Amino acid sequence: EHEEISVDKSAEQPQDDDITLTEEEVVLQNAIAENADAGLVSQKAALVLRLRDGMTSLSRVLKIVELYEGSVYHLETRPNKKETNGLDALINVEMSRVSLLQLIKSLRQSNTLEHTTLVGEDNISAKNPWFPRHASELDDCNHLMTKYEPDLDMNHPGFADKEYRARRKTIAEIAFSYKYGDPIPYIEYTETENKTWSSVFNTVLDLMPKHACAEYRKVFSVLQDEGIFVPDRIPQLEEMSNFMARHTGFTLRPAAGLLTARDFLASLAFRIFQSTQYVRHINSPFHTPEPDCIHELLGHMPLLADPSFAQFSQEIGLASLGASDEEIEKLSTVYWFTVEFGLCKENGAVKAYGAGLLSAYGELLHALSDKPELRPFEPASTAVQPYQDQEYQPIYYVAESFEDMKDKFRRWVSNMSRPFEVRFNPHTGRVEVLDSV
Ligand code: HBI
Ligand code: NLE
Ligand code: FE
Repeated sequence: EHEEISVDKSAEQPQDDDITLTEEEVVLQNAIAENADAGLVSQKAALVLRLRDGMTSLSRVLKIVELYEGSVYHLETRPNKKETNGLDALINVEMSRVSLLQLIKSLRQSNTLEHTTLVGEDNISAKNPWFPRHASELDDCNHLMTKYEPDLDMNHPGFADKEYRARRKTIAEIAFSYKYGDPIPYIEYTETENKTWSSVFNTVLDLMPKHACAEYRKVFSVLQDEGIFVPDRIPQLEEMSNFMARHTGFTLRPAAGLLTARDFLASLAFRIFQSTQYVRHINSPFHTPEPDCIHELLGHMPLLADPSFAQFSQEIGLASLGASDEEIEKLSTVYWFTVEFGLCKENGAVKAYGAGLLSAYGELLHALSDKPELRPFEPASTAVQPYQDQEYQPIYYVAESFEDMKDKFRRWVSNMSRPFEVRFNPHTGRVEVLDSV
């Protein structure tokens, strides 16, 4: 006695009925209304369904997607605790916009579906995407990219080193269980780990006077004066976080590894830097493709303690909130060629300000040799330059000055389109959303 889900394929135009559309569906409907051709455009969408009678409904839903000539490219289900046979499903489909709207309406009319929600993807401009509004919500922004990990990648210098792999697991667990407001756990670094730090620290100390930009050098010496940057001991994230809090209000929270660009950038909006706490393998002090705490501490922290750079970093973070996947990709590409691997001119000489260079002396020397190609930094073109993150970079972008890089990046960021504006309220620590249309 299952109710059939009706399919009215003859209806070309969406019919008006009593169904209340979500904001995203209204956007979709308007797009079709404005331009009939737009309705034929193939559209990716995520449907979130609550199915009353489990797999039976699910197979019927899939049948309907097929009838509308849509294809399913991703499907997830999980039991719904409230109902005995209940099932929650996430279905990613690709189909024409007109069909998609019809599909949603058909699904809504069904008795066996308790909820049907369309979650915008692609160009269903999601007007209300989820993003963290307060630093405490960063507890949900710690999704890892899984690549180049000692457990998974045979080329990782820690792959064959059991002890190293166990150590990495322990430190990752600490980051996973971290919650907003907790003190950053203290890590008792081993002799080997401190030795790895010494080797990187001492070499950077040697190269820095000639090769690092002035802003970096300035904070570096303050960190030395305060006894935080010393050759024989890895600084604790907690003491570094306190140091930065005093200078720019930036703080740290532990991260288990390389995070997705979206999660990583979102934290910057709150002046929070998600920092790894493990140490690279002793066999590759000069360069590792993944971030480790030597990269974060030696590469990123000095500039994040510079007020103007901190402000600029927060603006990048704010621009990323609720941005489309394409925009996130561009933002992180510019971030890559500036914050991570940027070069700038200083009194006619080329200096490094990128964190990935200042924490990897192998690449620092490569970047300033005559091997790589150097191009002038221009955000619009830099944003679409493909890159890899395993080897030394073949291309670097050189800014006229550090200030010039910040100005250009900032101007470019502020032109990114988003149907709303955000601003950070320092009194409440919350991001406020202002509608701009
Ligand atoms: N994750 N933990 C961590 N540390 C980083 O420095 C980092 C990251 N994810 C992405 C990222 N950096 C950037 O290179 C951009 O993709 C934003
Ligand atoms: N290659 C850098 C280093 O070895 O310190 C890390 C880069 C992280 C993006
Ligand atoms: Fe980095």
